[in-house]
Amino acid sequence: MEPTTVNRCIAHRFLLRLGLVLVVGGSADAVDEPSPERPFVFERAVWHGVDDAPWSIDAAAFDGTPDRSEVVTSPVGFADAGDGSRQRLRGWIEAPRTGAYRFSIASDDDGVLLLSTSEDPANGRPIASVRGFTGRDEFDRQPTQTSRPIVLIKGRRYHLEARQRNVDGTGHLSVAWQVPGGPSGIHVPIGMRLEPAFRLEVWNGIARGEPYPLEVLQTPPTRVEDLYSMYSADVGTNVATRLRGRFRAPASGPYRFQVTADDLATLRMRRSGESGEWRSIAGLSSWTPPDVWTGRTGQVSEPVELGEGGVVELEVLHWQGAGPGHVGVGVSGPSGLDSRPLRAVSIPDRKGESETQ
Ligand SMILES: [Ca+2]
Ligand SMILES: [Ca+2]
Repeated sequence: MEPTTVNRCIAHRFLLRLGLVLVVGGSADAVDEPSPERPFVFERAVWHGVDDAPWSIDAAAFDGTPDRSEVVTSPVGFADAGDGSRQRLRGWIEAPRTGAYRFSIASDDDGVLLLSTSEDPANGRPIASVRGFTGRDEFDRQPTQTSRPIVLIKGRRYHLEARQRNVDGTGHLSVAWQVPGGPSGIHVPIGMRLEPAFRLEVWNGIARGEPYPLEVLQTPPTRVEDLYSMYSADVGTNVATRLRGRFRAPASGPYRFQVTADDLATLRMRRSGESGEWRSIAGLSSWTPPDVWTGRTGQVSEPVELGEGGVVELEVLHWQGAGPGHVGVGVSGPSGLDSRPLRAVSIPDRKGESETQ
């Protein structure tokens, strides 16, 4: 199908919906419809039972009336729509800042991601694709899943469209991006960004000693680093460090916090909002290899009961002498939560909310 025809179809559908709204006198449907004026609102549409031949997704048409469609605010398609289904996810995005973005698609089965150079869907071109399938939200299985860097201009809107087909079995579709200035290689849902949530302070020239109490921690650090995960792989030699962050419980239940470090470390906690003292909940009196989170006496805390949304502050006081030196904090908890290390959560990235950047 020619792009202009696609364009006409979309315009036609807008007019149809507008006409319907005018007739019935409502407005909710019109407000919900994705449009350049409503960036980060997406329509997902699915067609059932349309394909049993091994056609190429590049040649397939995604037009006509879908069997089902709905408006969503995160770019995630229908899951497990059935054998021989295909679906389309489309809407407009707005660049929160000027710079190079990377876009990624994950799908089961084949998928292709198109980005327009403007608001006009007719200018869309393929920028990333999946051949075969990936896991759900698995954006680094195939090199072609992620686009090359694409420069977008702050405040401009761009039409985005993802297409997927499910030959059989499970099926899914999702889209992610990496924004300018953000951590490379970490895919977050489009419209979101990661906020550095952890802070590492380093004091140089510290001879061997217990990590806590150290008078040096009362003095200004040699350097400070903001991190996207509560982990630093190489802090230098003969240094004292303090690694701080917060954890918000996604559900009520018991949580265990873990520390990994080389050489010595004490993990402390206090409940957010309390003026109370830090209390030690775990520690290491000898080094562990990197990413070893269990097995040492005292390395894992006793269960900490937290309510949903409950916040605790965490800090590691750490000393590293010669050779390699790392430090990190992890958590395990209800519903199979296993975050080692703790990672920053994504927050909305919208023009206007990022003016200070
Ligand atoms: Ca499948
Ligand atoms: Ca060491």
